[in-house]
Amino acid sequence: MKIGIICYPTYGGSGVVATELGKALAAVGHEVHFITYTQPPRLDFFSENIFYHEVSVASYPLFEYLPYESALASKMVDVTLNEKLDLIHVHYAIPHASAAYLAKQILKYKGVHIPVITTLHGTDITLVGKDPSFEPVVTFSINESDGVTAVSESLKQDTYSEFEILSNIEVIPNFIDLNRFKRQEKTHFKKAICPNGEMLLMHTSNFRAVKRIQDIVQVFEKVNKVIPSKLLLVGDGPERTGIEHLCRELGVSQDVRFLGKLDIIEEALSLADLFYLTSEKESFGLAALEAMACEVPVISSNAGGIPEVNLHGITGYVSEIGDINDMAANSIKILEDPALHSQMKQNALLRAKEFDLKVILPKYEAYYQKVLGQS
Ligand code: GMT
Repeated sequence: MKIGIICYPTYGGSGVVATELGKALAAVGHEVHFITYTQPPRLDFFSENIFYHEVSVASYPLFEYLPYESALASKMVDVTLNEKLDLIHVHYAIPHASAAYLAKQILKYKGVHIPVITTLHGTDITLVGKDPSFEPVVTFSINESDGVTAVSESLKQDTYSEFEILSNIEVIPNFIDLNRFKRQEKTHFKKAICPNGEMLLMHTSNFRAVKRIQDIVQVFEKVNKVIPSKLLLVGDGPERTGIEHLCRELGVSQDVRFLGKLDIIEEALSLADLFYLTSEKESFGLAALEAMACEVPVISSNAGGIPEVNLHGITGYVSEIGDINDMAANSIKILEDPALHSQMKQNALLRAKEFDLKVILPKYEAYYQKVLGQS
């Protein structure tokens, strides 16, 4: 198949899922054309089946806001015609699904039919999408897609309850490349961060308010009083200053380390004893899955699709959003009991294997075939 993939070229979330999916499709022989405004970070190598088309938006003094959606639709038309694409797969509805709808209509006038598949990732539904400034366009473009997938059952249900959706939504969960995300022997690094044998607690994200990293710092303060620990915060974003302030306020700054945006997350995860994902909203929680693949049990909130990934009492523990006392108690329970800790590490890896790229990729291929057959 010749597949066009449209996504945000981000370091995490939907951008990474889309890029890794494209790479995997190319590896099994499909021709994949990425259409984005800049090269996705994980696309920094040569593959004979991968092509990259940059969307550039012409600027003009009249434009207070650059019309990216129009430029993206025009690029989709161009690539579909010249590369003879079989289908377009957009990741994150806003504004990719409506741009794809526009491209599809333009192509129809040129006698070309191109099916469009939209994958919903989370905030395009749960936060941004339902804002009245976007909702009518999101509803319309989902309904007009030839295929719609959601990354978790919870996101599928949220989409049906928040929007008037007439089409079927297929759940195809996110996946993990177990060749990359596996626990590595990094004892010398662990010793550098935890010189006195402290436990290492970890979180990675884009440091947005929705992640509730302040909860993690408060949980850490409680755990650290009972079990000497260090907290590793990987990533960066708008909440960073507030988090640093809270660390100072709670007197834990000397035990909290900010690593910034790190490409080799799997190496940092290999040092961790527990991983935290305390989000207020989270359609899936890819970061938790990455930790689990590196044999790290997860302490999480019960937001959105997280409980579909982190199994309560098996791969870690799930608490109500914001219940820092429960999260701290669960952390201490695991860290104080080496047998439980070891069992949960094994369970985390076993659970991660269910989301192996090798298991999920055929689901996308089968779905592409189904949509092509119907349209
Ligand atoms: O909030 C983020 O972490 C970024 C966001 C995105 O679209 O890039 O992530 C969403 O998509 C990820 C990939 O499908 C999911 O693993 C995240 O759970 C989801 N984030 C939220 O729902 C808040």
